[in-house]
Amino acid sequence: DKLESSKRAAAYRAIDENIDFKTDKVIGIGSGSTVIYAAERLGQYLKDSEYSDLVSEFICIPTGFQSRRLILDNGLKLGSIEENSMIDVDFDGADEIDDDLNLIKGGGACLFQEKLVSTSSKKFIVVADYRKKAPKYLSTNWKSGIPIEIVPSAYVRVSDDLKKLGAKHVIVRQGGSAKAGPVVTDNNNFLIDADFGMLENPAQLHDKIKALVGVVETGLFIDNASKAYIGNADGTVNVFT
Ligand code: DER
Repeated sequence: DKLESSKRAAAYRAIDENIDFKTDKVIGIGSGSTVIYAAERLGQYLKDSEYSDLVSEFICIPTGFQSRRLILDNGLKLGSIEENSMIDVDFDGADEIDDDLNLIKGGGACLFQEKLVSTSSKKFIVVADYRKKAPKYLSTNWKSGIPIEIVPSAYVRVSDDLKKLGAKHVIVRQGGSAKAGPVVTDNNNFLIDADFGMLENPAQLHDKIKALVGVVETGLFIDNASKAYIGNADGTVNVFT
């Protein structure tokens, strides 16, 4: 369908255009439904006799459980950020992207590892479908609020502080129907989704939220992405830098 083909087109082109197969060795692999195609494309290079020797030496750094599966399922070598603190290029999705390449991320509950990897990378390439590009400000299309990872015991304190900062709606993200209670991240933390409406100054808001006692990290990725590949419904791809 058009949505999946737009994701695939964006991810394939991002991989084709942003890996120097001779010099790049450590590749970040993000989380979500679009980065699936980036890992798939790398897997195709692994099977291509012209590239397989180089790609079989790549070390891929995951950002969570699904990301580890993507690396393993595509036959790629799984590494750890402890052993590979410098990453050559990172590929990840986003929930929304503005004109300055600032992002809202965290819809998939992996924002901490994603930001640890994306900010440890020389190049951070975003891959997304046409729904993700904000016409101007963040939180135009993405209405689920800014994902924020917090220390569990601080959820009341942080919720109150976020409301004082101007959040209209604050919620601790709940697990699936089977699991009564909050989502617990890979880092044993909770997530709060905070709706601040249209974000005209996401950098300033990130700094204010990050300074709150109990906040581990925010889903606002400011001055981090190098490029964004946005797939269109007709299969074409727009590249933003
Ligand atoms: O949580 C995230 O930031 C993920 O990258 C994810 O939200 C990306 O969205 P996608 O599934 O549309 O690629």
